[in-house]
Amino acid sequence: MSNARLPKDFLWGFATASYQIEGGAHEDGRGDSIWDTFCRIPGKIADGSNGEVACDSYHQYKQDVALLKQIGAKAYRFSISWSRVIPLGGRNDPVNEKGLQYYINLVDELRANGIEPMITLFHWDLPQALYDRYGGFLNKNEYVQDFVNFARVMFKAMGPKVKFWITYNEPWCSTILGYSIGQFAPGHTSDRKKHHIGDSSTEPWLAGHNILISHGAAVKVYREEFKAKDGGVIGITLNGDWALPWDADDPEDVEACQRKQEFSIAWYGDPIYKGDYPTSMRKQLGDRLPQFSEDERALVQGSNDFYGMNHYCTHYVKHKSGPAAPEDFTGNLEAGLLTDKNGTPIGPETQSPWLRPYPQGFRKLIKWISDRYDRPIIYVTENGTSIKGENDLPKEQILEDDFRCEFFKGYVTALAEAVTFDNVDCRGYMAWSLMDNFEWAEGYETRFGVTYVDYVGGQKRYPKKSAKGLAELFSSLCQ
Ligand code: GBH
Repeated sequence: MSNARLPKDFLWGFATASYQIEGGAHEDGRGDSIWDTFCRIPGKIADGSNGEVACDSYHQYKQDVALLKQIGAKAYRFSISWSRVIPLGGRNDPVNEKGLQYYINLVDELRANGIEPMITLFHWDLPQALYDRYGGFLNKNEYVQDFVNFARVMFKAMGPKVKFWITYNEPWCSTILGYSIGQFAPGHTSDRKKHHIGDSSTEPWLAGHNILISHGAAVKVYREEFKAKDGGVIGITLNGDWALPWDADDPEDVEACQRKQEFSIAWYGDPIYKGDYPTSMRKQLGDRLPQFSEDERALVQGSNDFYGMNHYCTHYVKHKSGPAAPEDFTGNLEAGLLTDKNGTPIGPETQSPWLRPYPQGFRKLIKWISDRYDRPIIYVTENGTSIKGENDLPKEQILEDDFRCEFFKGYVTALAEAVTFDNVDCRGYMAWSLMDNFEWAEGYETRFGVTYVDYVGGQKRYPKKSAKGLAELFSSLCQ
């Protein structure tokens, strides 16, 4: 399908997140986030590391922007460390002007270099003080007001300089990984061997509900107070893998695929585009899934100017028989299977146990989203890969990342096919990630960057082959 194309003005670039790259964790008055404290708990991070220094972008942001320019990016998606801007997080707590200034400087530097900033307000690093004060996401009344206040501080500070706003990155991860299986901060789970607090049967659904309402409330503020004068757009970013039946001849596995998408994507997407949770979730979760009051529904429904799509891979799924366990969050199925019934792997191995490249799944999933939500404007806000054993190679070999080049070629081509042949309205693509960085519970051993970061050599940056490859790819497709 060599005649697949992307629009001429297609916005492409790279993405990062605050805690994964900034470092400067105790500088200029920054407060702790739940990730700072989570990293201090022994055993939570694979290599025992944390984001105290990370890529040192708090000091090296000008190098980051120079790098973006050098590799031809049109846009840069980054996130705000809420506790850098408001160290204690709350609506009555002081704003830290120095912390805020860091982001103003970054945006100014980007604009001076002709690179479009795309800001994610929240990429998982909730101020620890809000967790301590009232339990963070679990306290609807307090949390929604505090998130809206933080959002307003940022909208005001950036004004017309920023045209793209994302309220949340992947709320599925904050809620399922943070409140069901406890793999991510704040580590809540019903599994008492893992953590002393949490209820996997109720907390993720409550946290997700409150996140949706706070998203809707922040969007309302943007639309009423800023949009007309600043001219930007705002949306949420949802993660999603494509699903294939473990046994393609088993109708129950085929059905399970749809249910899996509903439990992971439509959980957040349906309330925003359709006004309520999917029927499959209500059916399984009953009253554990909160109800939207009329006011809440009015806030949430229609609250996306665009759909932010993060996508990495495809898995096989297999239905389960019998009633779902109270802690099930998948739709009563085996998710994340890497091989099908015949033992055929979905794709080659990477360094991330969950990630096997399968570019066709990208085209299928973006079409699924586009069809389900009546052709929303979509920006792909993350897509990328790690490479098996990359971290163990000498630098010279790391820089020749052909596997990553192939990954991007396959995925971006699949995207162009979806746009050209499937009537999908996708207007941008941010590769994950601009540079190697703190890969959460995996620490620094897993690299996702198109740029190598020398963690023992002053965090110096060296672009890999894939950094250049993307510019070539987009210049051939965008015409
Ligand atoms: C993104 O999430 C994040 O936004 C980004 O910060 C991160 O660095 C990047 O991915 C690379 O990991 O272990 O089977 O339960 C990607 C979405 C969803 C992928 C959860 C891993 C774990 C599945 N992630 N998934 S499993």
